[in-house]
Amino acid sequence: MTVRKKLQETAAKAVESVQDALTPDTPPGRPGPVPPPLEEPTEPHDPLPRKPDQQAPDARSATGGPSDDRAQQGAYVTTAQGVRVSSTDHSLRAGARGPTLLQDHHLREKVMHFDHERIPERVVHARGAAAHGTFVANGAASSVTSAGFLAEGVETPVFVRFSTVLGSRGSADTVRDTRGFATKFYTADGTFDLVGNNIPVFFIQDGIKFPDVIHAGKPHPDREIPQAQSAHDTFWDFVSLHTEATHHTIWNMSDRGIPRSYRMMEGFGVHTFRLVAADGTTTLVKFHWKPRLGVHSLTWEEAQMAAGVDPDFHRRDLADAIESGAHPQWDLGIQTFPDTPEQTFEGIDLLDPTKIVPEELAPVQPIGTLTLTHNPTNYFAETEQVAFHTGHLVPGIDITDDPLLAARNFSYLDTQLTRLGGPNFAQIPINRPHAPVNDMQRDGFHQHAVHEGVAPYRPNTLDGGCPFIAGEDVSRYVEAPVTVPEAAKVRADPTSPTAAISFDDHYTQPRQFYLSMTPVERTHIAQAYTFELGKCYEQAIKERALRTLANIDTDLCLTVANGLGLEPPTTGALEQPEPSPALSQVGGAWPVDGRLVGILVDSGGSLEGVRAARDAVADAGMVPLVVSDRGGVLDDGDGEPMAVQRTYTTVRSIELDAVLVAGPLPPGPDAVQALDAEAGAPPPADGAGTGPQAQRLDPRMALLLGEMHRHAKAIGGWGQAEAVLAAAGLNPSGAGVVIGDDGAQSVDTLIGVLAGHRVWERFPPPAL
Ligand code: HDD
Repeated sequence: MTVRKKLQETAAKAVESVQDALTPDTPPGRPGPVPPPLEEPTEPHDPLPRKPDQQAPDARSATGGPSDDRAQQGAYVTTAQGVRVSSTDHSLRAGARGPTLLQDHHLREKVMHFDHERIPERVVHARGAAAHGTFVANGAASSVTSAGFLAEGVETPVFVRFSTVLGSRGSADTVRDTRGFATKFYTADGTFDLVGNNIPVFFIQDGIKFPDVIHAGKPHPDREIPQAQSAHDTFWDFVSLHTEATHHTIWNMSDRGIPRSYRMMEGFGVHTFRLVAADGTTTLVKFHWKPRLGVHSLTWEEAQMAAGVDPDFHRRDLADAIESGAHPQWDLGIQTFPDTPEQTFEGIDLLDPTKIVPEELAPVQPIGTLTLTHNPTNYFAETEQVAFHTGHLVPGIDITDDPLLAARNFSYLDTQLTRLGGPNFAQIPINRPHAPVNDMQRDGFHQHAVHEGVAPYRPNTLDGGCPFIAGEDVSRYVEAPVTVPEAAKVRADPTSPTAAISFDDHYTQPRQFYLSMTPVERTHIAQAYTFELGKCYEQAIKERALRTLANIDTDLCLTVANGLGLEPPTTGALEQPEPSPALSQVGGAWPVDGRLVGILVDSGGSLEGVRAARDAVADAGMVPLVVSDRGGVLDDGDGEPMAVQRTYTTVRSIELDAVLVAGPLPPGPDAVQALDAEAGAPPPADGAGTGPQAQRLDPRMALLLGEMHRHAKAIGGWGQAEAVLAAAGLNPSGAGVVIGDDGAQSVDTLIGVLAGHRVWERFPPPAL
């Protein structure tokens, strides 16, 4: 459904319900009795039909009953055994006020199930949100891989889960952290999982250190604080001692650590993978997801506010955008490198997951497009139970000897045993492959299949030799025949003798990252380090962290040291690597699909321009939110009435990407009365201010506009917007403020500003 259609339906429904509630003599434009709650414009509606492939393959009852695993069927409440009950509200008792009886099997079963509803949350990436979609390949990868789903025009269903890393399942979305970007491709040749992050490098080079970095990042073991953040001593203790983490850490401290939306993040496979072509030739690749909406971030203040005002900010944003028809899209791309014995490219070690290959050296070539089209029907069944694994590979895609990837290939299977309760998690609907499964695995906890046949082993004659080993005539997984060099078993640093940027180089690429940033991005990085280290208690840790910064950039180190009130360590001259402009996220013009535009409307004024503005916003694929001084429905008696979606009490700047000030906006009656009362004046009879205070703005509106301005967002309007902005203390002709002739035209000019995401020129950054 389009944004516009959805809005029209919602508004019509809201108007209908309020009109029903109005008394016959209520004049139009005045609120009647308390209206029923309004529907959100993007509130999820009719659940989607089940996908045929999510039906159990052969889950029939052991007694040969009907093959039907549909949950919650039939019109009557039953026990778990399908027995209809006469009451589910009262437990069985000896007399209405007497003791509860142990023989109440319904009570016992109901509470037993409830007691066990929770499963262990993921040990990392516990907080997440997901969506279904499709991936369509453009065929460009066919020359380097035999993977069937990457052939031209092949459409593959996908399920994508985004996540934070450190926080618990109920933690806030907008904390400073890495974001997970995990994609399950249900290909015709089996399931392929690309389990990536929004940052192209990792903290550690060897998976044996994963427990260390996670223990350091998680809350302190004694008080279990702070939740979902790295601004604490143990994290900085670890990363300042363990300098291979420097590269990932500076990405975290950049704006990448606080994305505006899951829809506006890049994704990276991080490791180098090996693609295998039909003729057996191999190519090393790195996977990249490029969002069509561009890469955008919150400001740090917004991120902190959202953590309190709307901890579900990213989850809501994703679901609302998909629900309203603004389906997010990413292009999948690969950087390709020759598969040489050294496994290096342009002096960069490809087996080291703490290094990137700049796009200027190896361009990202698009190989297909992902579109997220619908939200999960049930959070637990799908988003919580989905199990990703780096070892879920399909023919044509193989791994390399990256030591981090090797540990991951063990860990992801292993963790599901605890989290999903046994080895049969591939039978959970969301994890079921869309290819036939005949794996000869049997039994185990939560076995749903009733397998036929007597010979789950090979070779056999009793089941007619079935299942058979795939021959060359069909797609089958064949490991690339890579030569493993003869070597002694060692526990040692895998530094490459041929790569200049190898496992032991911890600073060249962090320095390159910093030098590739625009001034405003550098300012944010310095502020983030100052904030995070400012939250540490141990002086020695802060000093050690400054020594790391001194190896990245002298000015950065100086700025952070000044902020902390510490002496900056002295450094020698640092080598200046070539910047990689592709690393910066500032600049360019981007689609505005799904962006939220608040329209500030006077509840007593004309709605003519407002209707035009609202339609223009929706037509541009954005989501208009009508904000007024009171809730309910606005009706100027001159056209279609309009539902108010936010009031100055329920809106905060963080949920809006841009704001439009519509027409005349007198102060809200509460504000005027409060001001008049302050001045000792009697309350006005008609609720509208008459004295000089009446020219003052509703303070909540002034707060909203001030925050929009401070967060470098687009501001527009028409009519008396200039006066309103001036009353809010803002410059109506300042950067990123556009005043139009009418509602529709204001939207046009606003889109021009919004396409750049932020108006950073409003606050020229101090030179670092
Ligand atoms: Fe991991 C989950 C991404 C290194 C062990 N990881 C997990 C998820 C993502 C990543 C996106 C969430 C999947 C979901 O939504 O269910 N992990 C990464 C990336 C890494 C990485 C990009 C480095 C390049 N991970 C890594 C290592 C180990 C793990 C080195 C262990 C040795 N990761 C896990 C895990 C998790 C997990 C414990 C927790 C829940 C799960 O797997 O299913 O096995």
